[in-house]
Amino acid sequence: MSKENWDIIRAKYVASAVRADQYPPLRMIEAAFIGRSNVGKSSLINSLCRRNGLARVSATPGKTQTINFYELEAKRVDVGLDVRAKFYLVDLPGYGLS
Ligand SMILES: Nc1nc2c(ncn2[C@@H]2O[C@H](COP(=O)(O)OP(=O)(O)OP(=O)(O)O)[C@@H](O)[C@H]2O)c(=O)[nH]1
Ligand SMILES: [Mg+2]
Repeated sequence: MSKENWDIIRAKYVASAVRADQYPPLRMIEAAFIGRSNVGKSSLINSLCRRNGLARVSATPGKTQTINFYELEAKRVDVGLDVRAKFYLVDLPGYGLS
């Protein structure tokens, strides 16, 4: 089976939530990053989206305080057809801060 090659072509912030009723209404696949505070979860989202400043980053742990949803659109670049997919990247508050 050959490997598929996708490019992120669009990324936008859609919502912040601290309760389930604040999650975005549109249901799509979600990929979330979990990890200790300050390990670079938000930076990884910016890097994947190639958008510095999309997710807020800080040298001080505890920057991300809410569950932040980013809507991404990806396009296959290894075939001539226009194949696209949308999904959420979800940034979470880090753990390990007392
Ligand atoms: N050296 C190095 N520093 C990084 C890397 N990724 C992120 N950082 C730095 O690590 C610090 C924390 O980055 P964040 O992306 O805010 O970390 P976070 O995991 O989202 O932190 P919380 O929101 O507190 O959970 C920032 O100063 C970043 O510039 C990396 O790959 N290498
Ligand atoms: Mg963060």
